[in-house]
Amino acid sequence: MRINLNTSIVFLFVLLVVTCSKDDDETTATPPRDRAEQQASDLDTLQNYFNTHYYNSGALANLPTYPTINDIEISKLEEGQTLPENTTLLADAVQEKTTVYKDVDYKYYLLKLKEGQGDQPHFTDQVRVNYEGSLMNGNNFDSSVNPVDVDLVSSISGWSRVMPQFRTASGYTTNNNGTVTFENYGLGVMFLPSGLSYFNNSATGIPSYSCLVFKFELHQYQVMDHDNDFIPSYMEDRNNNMDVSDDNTDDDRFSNFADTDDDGDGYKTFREITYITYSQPTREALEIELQGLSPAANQFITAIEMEEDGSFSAKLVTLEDTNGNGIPNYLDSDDAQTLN
Ligand SMILES: [Ca+2]
Ligand SMILES: [Ca+2]
Ligand SMILES: [Ca+2]
Ligand SMILES: [Ca+2]
Repeated sequence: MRINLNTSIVFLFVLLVVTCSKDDDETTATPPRDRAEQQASDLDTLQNYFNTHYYNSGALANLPTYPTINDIEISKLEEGQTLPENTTLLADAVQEKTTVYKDVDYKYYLLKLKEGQGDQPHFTDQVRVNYEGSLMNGNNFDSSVNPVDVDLVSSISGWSRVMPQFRTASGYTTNNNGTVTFENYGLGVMFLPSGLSYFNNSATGIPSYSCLVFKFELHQYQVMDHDNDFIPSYMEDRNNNMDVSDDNTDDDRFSNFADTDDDGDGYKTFREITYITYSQPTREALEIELQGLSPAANQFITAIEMEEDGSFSAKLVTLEDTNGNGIPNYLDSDDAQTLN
């Protein structure tokens, strides 16, 4: 894995998230409900939640420091209670978003408190976040004590849709005690129907068919290339449906994002492209050098990586199309091989 980030504390969340794709463990198998019907029911649940819950908008806007997930307070409006001062009903604050997942039209909702001032991750990247997850009844089922790294490909589908709509921190400072303070990060709350969460699966503290609420801070991200073939995973979603599991050019057992020979012609993908490696002693120097490049339509620059000697490198990749049929060699099992 081409990760420069500290991955030591990622496992709690990934374990939790990966559980959703399995039908074993302590999960009792029941036939899944119809996704469209469940979504209609979840929308009622979410709308009712937005009409009966408010958040501390005034306090958040007037904090002396940059807000964190711990500053976000969502409270229930009791029957007959008037909305407290300096708060906003969620129904008046959340943004409605639409997406298609497993051929079903979904709606989900965002409370975008801070967009962030860094970069936007791709839906297949790894993000470093602080988060807190809870059920509609307010029960917390999980939270990060320290920022954790989450691979959006292994995460619930709601996360892979929400994170690219926020930006990472613009930078960070290292404090005297060694901790790091991120600046101008994305901060928000996502409200997910069960179909973009665990659906019929259950996990610790999460019953089947639960709508979920996640408060989160988006600190950093890393472009992922899961199969290390120099084609970043977001580019392996050939049909552009935000799902890399259904793209399989050679119809073998491995989707393109996890396939080192995407067209199955016996030539590894990294041998069917060409690339120039750029290297500099510092990230800043490399960024300046890369900014001077102007990639052609069939070229792209890979993510910057730190090498073992502490230097930084990135590649300018060219997707060669030797026979000129519009299909790059690495996806074209009929191309005339010019490699040794
Ligand atoms: Ca796809
Ligand atoms: Ca394949
Ligand atoms: Ca691949
Ligand atoms: Ca190949």
